[in-house]
Formats: sequence, structure tokens, C-alpha cells
Amino acid sequence: MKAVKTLGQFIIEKQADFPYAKGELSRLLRDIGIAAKIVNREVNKAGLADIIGDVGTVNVQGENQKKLDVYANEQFIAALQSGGECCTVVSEENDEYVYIDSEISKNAKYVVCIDPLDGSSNIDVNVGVGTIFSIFRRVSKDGKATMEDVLQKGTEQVAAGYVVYGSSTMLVYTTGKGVNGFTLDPSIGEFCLSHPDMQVPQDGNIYSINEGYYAHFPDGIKKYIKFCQVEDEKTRRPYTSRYTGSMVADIHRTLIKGGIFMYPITAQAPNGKLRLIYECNPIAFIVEQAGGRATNGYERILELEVKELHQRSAIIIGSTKMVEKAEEMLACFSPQITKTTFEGVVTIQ
Ligand code: P6P
Repeated sequence: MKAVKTLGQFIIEKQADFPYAKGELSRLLRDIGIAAKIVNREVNKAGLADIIGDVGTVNVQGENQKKLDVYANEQFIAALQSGGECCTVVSEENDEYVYIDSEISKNAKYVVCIDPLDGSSNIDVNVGVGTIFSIFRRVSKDGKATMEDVLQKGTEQVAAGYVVYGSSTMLVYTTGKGVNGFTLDPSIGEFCLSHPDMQVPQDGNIYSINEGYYAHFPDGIKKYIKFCQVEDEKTRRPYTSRYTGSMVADIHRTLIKGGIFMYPITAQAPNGKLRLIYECNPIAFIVEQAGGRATNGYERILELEVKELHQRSAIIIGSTKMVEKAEEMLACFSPQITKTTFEGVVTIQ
């Protein structure tokens, strides 16, 4: 009978990978794990407790805030505040970054960027939702955090992860040395190592995109969708289409089964819909660490310039061979959109 290894035991075991770290990152990851268990408890009973339904307020994205969004945001920020390892939080639910100027946190080493409850529009219909987090070391030495601390490139992340509240609750994270998945065992209230050293299959046959926007996609994406649908036994086409409307659920399936997830630029979202700092960057870090590929169709996500807290980006991510094929179609059929920046589409002749 294999011994159970909890998230806490695993983090301490791996601490040796970071000689410079005196345990702060380990404690920070454990703080996030604790908040995830608290949020999980509420997500699991959302249908029962009077905790779903719109608060009536609207977040910076212009989306109705559901009570569980607000609750999850409060829980993660509270856990980070009491943990004392994080000096600043960037959250989808907060217009500005939150500097934690308490005695134990104000000079802490780490910045945490978080989407506390991604896919929350699915809560009412019981489809998997998730939390996404990204961890940086602060750039400024101490005192109030600056924009330089919060607008760091994806390549600067020291850790990233997500929690998927689905048929089971899993926490998946990386610190730059591979990706490991932990499943919550409610009987002991611990995340237990269930998916060691996760690897994205190099190729796959599942494509994931909201085809409702087909008319507004760049030609290269339209061509790639048609490529996925062509009958061709040798390349296992037509591929299967799977799209839940919850990025974490779609990415988790892609990590395990292979495939490609795409949220390209559209007429309504000329810079893409998903947010760079607390959705695209952490997910890209995880997928690359698991041997996959993550671009905006033209450039590596982790290399994108970060100019605004709630900056959006297109994302094409998953099995390397499938992402490369989509990029090839974009280069061939949508060359005019060779680089999208925060200011909108830059057309280079
Ligand atoms: P659409 C959820 O709102 C989210 O941010 C991601 O989790 C998801 O992949 C995407 O938006 C769904 O967007 O436009 O297809 O409903």
C-alpha cells in the first residue's frame, strides 16, 4: 500500500530544490492550499447555501460579481495576509493591487496574482470552476510595492498553479521543476499527491474553442478549426470538440489528455478576453513545465510585455504539435496580425 504524501509533506521535501529559499515560498504555497480548502467547502455547497447569484456589484471586467467570487477573493487575500509571506496581491476582483502593509507582510518577499474563482458563470449549473495563481518575488526591496513589482513578465514567475473544483478538487502547481497534481481527500482534509510529474502529450485530438464566435475569428483560426474537422484517419481527424466555458477545467483536461485550448482575438476582444497576469501567464508556465506550448498565436505568452494589471491576451495552448499547427495556419492565413500589443493590433508589413 503506497504511503499517502500530502501537499505539505511534498512542499517541504522539495524545499531542498531552493537553497536560497528559507521556507517562505513553502509557507506561501501552504497558505494558498488552506484557502483553497475553505473555498472548496463553499463551492461544494453553493447550490444549498444562499451564496450563489449575483451580488449586484460589477467587477473591473464589467462582469456581474457572484457571491462566491467575492467570497473566494476574501478568503485568498485573508490567507495571504495572515501567512505573512506575501506583500501584495493582484486579483481579478480588485481594480488596483492590494498592498498588505501589516507588520508581518509589508516587507515580505512575494507578490501573488490571482483569479480567485475563474469560470464563475458556471457555478449555477454545477460545471467545474477554478482558482488560478501566479507567484513572483518582489522587485522593490521593501516598503510599498510598486507597479514594477506587479507588472512582471511571465518568465519571472517563481511558482504558478490552479485549483479545479470539479468532480474532485485538485491543486496543480509548478515551481519551475515540473508539474505535480494533488487531489483533496475530504476524509482527512488534505491535498494528496495523485498526479506526480504531469506531462502534456506532445500531440492530441481534442480541440477546445468557443465556436460561437467563428464569424469573428482571424482567418488562420477559421482554417485551423476546419483542419480539425476534416476526415483523415491517419491523423485521427476529425478531432473531438470539448469546451466547458471554464478555462481551468479545459486546461486540466488538456494537461491530462492532450489537446489544444484556444481563446483567440475576436472583433469584440481585439486583445483577447483572458487576462495575462492571473490567467494566461500562470497557465502558460504550468503547461510549458509539463512539456506543452503556450503562445498568443504569434509570440510566447511568457515573453509578452506586461503593461496593465488587467491586460488581456489571446491564448493558444496545449499539445506542442497542435499549437504549432495552429500557429502555422495563423502565419499563413492571418499574417497581417503578426503581433498584438496592449494598444491593440499592430500591423507590420
Ligand atoms: P466565453 C470564464 O468567464 C472565462 O474567463 C474562462 O474561464 C473561460 O475559458 C472563458 O472566460 C469563457 O469565455 O466567451 O467562451 O464565454
